[in-house]
Amino acid sequence: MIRMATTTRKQDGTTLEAQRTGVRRPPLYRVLLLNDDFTPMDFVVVVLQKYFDMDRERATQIMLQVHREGMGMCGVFTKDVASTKVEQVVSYARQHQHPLACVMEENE
Ligand code: TYC
Repeated sequence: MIRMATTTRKQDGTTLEAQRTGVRRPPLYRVLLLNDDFTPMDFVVVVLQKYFDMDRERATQIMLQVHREGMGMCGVFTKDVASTKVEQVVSYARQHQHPLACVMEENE
């Protein structure tokens, strides 16, 4: 295991050494859908079911939240998974000529 040491020199000349493990949880990313005036509601519900493993009821709730509030969260994932989901959603929407926007942001 990689260990990182930070050394603090005290006034009397002695040193304090604090060791941290160097192990960090990877950052997670939220995948968000953004509202627009053109993508049909039914299409957004299908996207949420197809790519985010939601049942029709949950997908409808999220779609309506995006429609009313401008944005909604589809889920939280590792960077690679979030980035793949964004690509899949945008590609699927463009194949159907819809302007649906899907983005990811770090989950602080
Ligand atoms: N506002 C769209 C409509 O009225 C529906 C919609 C919902 C579009 C969610 C995008 O991410 C979205 N047809």
